[in-house]
Amino acid sequence: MVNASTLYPRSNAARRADILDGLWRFAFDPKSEGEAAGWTKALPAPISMPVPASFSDFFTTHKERDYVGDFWYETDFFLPENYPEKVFVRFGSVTHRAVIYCNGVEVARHEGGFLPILADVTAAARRGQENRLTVRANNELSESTLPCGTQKVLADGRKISKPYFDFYNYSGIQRSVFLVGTPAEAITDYSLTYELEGADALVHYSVEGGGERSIRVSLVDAEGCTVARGEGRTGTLRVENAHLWQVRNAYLYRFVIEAGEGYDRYEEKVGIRTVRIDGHRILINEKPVYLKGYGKHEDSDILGRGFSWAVAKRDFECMKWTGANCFRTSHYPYAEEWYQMADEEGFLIIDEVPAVGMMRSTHNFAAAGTGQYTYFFETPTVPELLKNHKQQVSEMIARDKNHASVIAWSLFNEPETTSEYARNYFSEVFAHARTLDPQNRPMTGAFEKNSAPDKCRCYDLCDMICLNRYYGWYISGGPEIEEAEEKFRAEMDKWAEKKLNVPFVFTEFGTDTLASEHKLPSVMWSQEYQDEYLERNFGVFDSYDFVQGELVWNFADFQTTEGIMRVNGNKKGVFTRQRQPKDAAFVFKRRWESLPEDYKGQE
Ligand code: BDP
Repeated sequence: MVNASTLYPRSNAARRADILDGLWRFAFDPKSEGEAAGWTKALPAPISMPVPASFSDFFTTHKERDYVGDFWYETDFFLPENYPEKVFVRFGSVTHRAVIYCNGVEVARHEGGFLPILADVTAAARRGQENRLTVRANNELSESTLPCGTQKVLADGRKISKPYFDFYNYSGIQRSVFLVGTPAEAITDYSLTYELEGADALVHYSVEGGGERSIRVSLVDAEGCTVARGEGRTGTLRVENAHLWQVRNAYLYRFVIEAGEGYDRYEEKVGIRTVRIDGHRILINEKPVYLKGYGKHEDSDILGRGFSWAVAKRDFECMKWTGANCFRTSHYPYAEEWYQMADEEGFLIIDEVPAVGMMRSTHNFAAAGTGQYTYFFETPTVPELLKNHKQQVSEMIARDKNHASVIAWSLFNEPETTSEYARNYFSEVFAHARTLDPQNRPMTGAFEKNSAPDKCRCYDLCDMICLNRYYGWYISGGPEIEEAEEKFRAEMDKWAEKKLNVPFVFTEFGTDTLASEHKLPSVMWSQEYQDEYLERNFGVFDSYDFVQGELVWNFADFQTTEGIMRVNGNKKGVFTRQRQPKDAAFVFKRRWESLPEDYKGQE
């Protein structure tokens, strides 16, 4: 059973969550022969491999670092006799797809590398004994799965990946793995929606699971006082003088669910807040907010895309230091721990599904803005792609719907959007997504330059229009920067003429900048150029009231596929990959600390 419950694993009197992270065993399987050779029972000659982490950057040879194909992980776990009735193994993610075996028996398979896998091992695992857990993973890219890309086979038979996107194809078990024990008829899900009534808040809840047992819920404030109680699987709690979760000023309650008399229990920290779009404005708790922040990646030295609390902590400290209040999980849903931290820090998240590379080009950044038609949605793989896209939207919203930090869903990054095929495709994706979120948060997607006001056929599907624009970098860079600004303004004037009554947010703008380079007068790649480019962009943003946010590309330098446009990765970071500031970090700090939270929000 896959994704029977999306709840994050937690231990209490009724359930267990034991972390299985550590040093696992690992083997490459370039000919995909492991299954037939009995690797599901024992890996022959495995090497050791840390979990969670991407496997790539531990290695010292190309063959291993850039490996594409099947690869296996294995570990053993002891299942205590007295563990709860149902037993699962839960992976935060396995990139990009996996088959899970327990004691040689297949217990789950999952497509998609950025969302959880829940494998029911109740029947396959033996109590009071060691059990073997095996994962057959695969990191190949295709045009029918997300993200999109392809492979090339080299003369020696080795495959290398050719992503249609601009980040390294890091793979492996990149997030934590838990052994989970629950009662047989466990609480499997809950949803909350909020309404403000004067100083009070109404918290509408619904709970799934627990069999026929009675359900009781309560809200406990930060001091440990129970402020509201309810009975039944749906209902409304009234919180008097509610302490709202505010932007960069979070307040969290504990939402506690009990099934039967101590039969099952689940609790999570939640923030009471509303999200709504009103004309050009984004309202949190009915107050306008201007989004200031970053497009990010899960990316760091050695770990690759592996989750680390330490890296996440540093990232939040750096973001807060610059006065940011928001980030986009470009270009895939991040590890759940990022959202937990954002809930605590009062950060806003635009949560993105891994729909990136939907433009047939080995580098979307190179195709973007050329004006060339980059066909994509008229190919035979589209029905399969659409199925996977919808599935991942469902899984993302199911996983993240209760986070106060999540304020919008991004359903794509820079696809082809100018054809009727694209229109049909995205109409289906949006229609599907709109059935899923109990809080009805805004739906959006990030548009590249070819998705121009007179050509894009998809922008009206969005509640908020997100633009990725590089005027002064990919378009009219260096000595032509003056012209870049004119072109930028000309495009914005066209959007303005449309009188669309929605907010616009820049989800990307930026320049590659080497932390080592300084030059007066500025040249492209120098820190001075990055600053100059930013100041010009700010001038444009400030000229249009409907621009309600700016998320610079990127928070930090990050690893990409090799190429002549990339210097050991993408260098558009405001911080280096080691999370030290470039000059631009001070530029943002000055600007964002001086912009009021409700900038351009007055009616
Ligand atoms: C955009 C992409 C992003 C790239 C960025 C860039 O959305 O993934 O990294 O441009 O070129 O095309 O830096």
